[in-house]
Amino acid sequence: MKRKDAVPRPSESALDSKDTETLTTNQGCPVANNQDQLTAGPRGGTLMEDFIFREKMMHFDHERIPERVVHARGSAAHGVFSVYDDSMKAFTKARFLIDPQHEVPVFTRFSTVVGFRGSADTVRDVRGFATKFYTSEGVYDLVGNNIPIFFIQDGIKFPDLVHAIKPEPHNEMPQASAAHDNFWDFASLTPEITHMLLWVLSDRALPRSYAQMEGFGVHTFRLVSEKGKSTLCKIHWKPLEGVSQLVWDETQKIAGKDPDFNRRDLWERIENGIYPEFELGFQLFTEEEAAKFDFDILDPTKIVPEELVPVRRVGKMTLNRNPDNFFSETEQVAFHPGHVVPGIDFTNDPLLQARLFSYLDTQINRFQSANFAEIPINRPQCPIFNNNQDGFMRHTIRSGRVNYEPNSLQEGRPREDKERGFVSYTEKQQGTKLRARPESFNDHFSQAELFWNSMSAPEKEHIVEAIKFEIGKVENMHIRERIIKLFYNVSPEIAERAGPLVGVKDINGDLTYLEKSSSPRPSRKKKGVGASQALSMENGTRAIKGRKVAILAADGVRGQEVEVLKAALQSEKVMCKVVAPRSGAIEGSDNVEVLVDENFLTTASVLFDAVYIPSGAENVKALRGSGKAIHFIREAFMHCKPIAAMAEAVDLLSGLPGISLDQEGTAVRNNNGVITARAIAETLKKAKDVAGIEPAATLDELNREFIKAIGQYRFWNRERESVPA
Ligand code: HDE
Repeated sequence: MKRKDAVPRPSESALDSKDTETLTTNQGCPVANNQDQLTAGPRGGTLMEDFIFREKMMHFDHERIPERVVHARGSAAHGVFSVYDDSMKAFTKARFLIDPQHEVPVFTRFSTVVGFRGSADTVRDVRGFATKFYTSEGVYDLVGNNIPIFFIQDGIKFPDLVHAIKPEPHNEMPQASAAHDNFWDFASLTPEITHMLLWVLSDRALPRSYAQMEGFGVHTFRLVSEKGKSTLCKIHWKPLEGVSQLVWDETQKIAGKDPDFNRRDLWERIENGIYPEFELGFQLFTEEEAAKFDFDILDPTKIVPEELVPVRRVGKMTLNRNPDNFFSETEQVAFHPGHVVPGIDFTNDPLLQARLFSYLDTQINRFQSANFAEIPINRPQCPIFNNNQDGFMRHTIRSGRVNYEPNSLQEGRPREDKERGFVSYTEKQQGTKLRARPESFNDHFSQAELFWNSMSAPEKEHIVEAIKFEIGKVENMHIRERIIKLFYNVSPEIAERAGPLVGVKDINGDLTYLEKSSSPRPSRKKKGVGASQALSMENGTRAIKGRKVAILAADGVRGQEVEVLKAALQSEKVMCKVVAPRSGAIEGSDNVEVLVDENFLTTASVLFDAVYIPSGAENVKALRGSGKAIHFIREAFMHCKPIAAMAEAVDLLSGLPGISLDQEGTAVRNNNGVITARAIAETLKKAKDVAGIEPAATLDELNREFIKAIGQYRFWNRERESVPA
């Protein structure tokens, strides 16, 4: 196999080949019977010689490898990356970042952090966003998260953090959740965590789709140009679909209805040609500029605000192929922040430095072999030539006698390349040997306040609600009090709003208890820092493509209407499903048969972004009589989703609590995401018989308004008005 084909395409998989129809053992021996063991007579014991059974069972017994200690739950996709132009030349010599002709294969794995491999996708958590670039100069791994900062400043605290946040050791509860005493105990005694807590309590921790998350390299990295010039940078992924979130109540229900929600979404998008696209961006700054910032760029609990240094978008990644085999690719992909190429280098961030040790060590544990880089998904797609050899599961078969350097028996090959080879940036390093945090890492609250100030009113409300849930689950009152005090130091408003909700009366910030702990006393640089547009999820555009619409229908639906809507949605790359009281097909009132995708038991409103109810008197009667259909609509309303109704279906809406239509159904016209054909017809002055079939103009306009509302995504004003479903 040629190197560039190292990641096999489906057609190359041995099992796809037509001439491998016969079942064989691992050794290739054809198998005549795969149903019965070899026994001494039909009722006799198994014979030792049954090599077919023993090989099969041996392999099965060894199917598992240790799951990742963090980020165990993940989903991945193949794709391509290329830069737009060569404008990064002044900053880096990494070929894939400066040569627009160099399209690089990539493999990106998204993950949650805390849950085990089989846990639900929609838990409140940070999401991993790790990309392997198979460049012509070797593999580059960008192992980032969907949140631009981290919980801790020094990697030595990572085992404590992970122990505290994972299920408690005595009873292994709770699953995939930080809402328990151990985590908040640790957090309350670790003030450097404060900024990250706000991000994790925000909607950022509940992504609607992996295609709609930002990604961040987190640490400050270093780029090095051909001329040896160094530039510091923060690395970003910007999703072209914009960012969007789920509602907390929704995430919990989805965890039961479809624990694979984000995985399925990624898979279905790619199968439907709705490819996730992300632009790679850099914030570039010099050491001198960094010295003027009022935070330390080596401190991974800090962002570089985009107002200070804008993000320069340099290229695009498109994820366009689903893996062929989950285990071989998604499970076996092995990332490491130390997989870099010439032109990309590190900084002294103590979290990054710790990671540079941890990831290789982890791979040895997972693969029990130093040869994990030879597995197809990890194999570089450029020539590999060195004197590393042997070990468990060695794949490469090297010929020749020479396995050392320098040598003269092989013309000195392989030899160093001073021109193309990786040269670590020459940086002056000296100091007194000690264990201490820099003074410049001590401000734990200014950027947390910046984040809080940057939130919209609904986003702030969601954070307060998240505290109510997370801290409400904490049994020890003293931990609740400490956390509220920590938040008081960010903004008294958070403590005043959230404190009473979790039974904390003394809400004044006082961190003297920290003196007894090993954590440094926090200081605060600035009072009343401003706001940053880039931090709120409300700013920026959101794509319509990739959204999912439920069309509720029963026998007697106007089938033509469903067809027209489907075509309108498909042209916008919106996915839709007909949801009906039963599976199969339903009879349209206009004799158009409508195929049912899901029934009310196989799906739920929480799995869709918007709901559409077509007309048809019998259809509406049947839906009105179905408690499940009513629940479906009410829940969509409660979760602030767009809802559209044609003709008689408007009456179905007007009877529901929280939805305020006047008698004609004209009171609201998309002012809170409820779009009724009647209101539109009124405006168009075209519909004479509102209870009858709507004219085509009304239908088209309704569909247009509905699609616009899908673009707006959620109508948060309903959160205060709606009655819980
Ligand atoms: Fe990781 N991290 N991490 N991490 N991390 C792992 O590596 C670790 C950190 C991140 O899809 C592990 O192969 C330490 C920051 C992602 O396979 C492990 C520290 C960021 C993934 C490990 C950190 C990350 C991992 C577990 C603090 C964002 C999943 C299995 C010093 C910039 C990659 C494995 C995938 C996985 C260690 C902190 C991102 C144990 C010690 C900060 C996306 O090696």
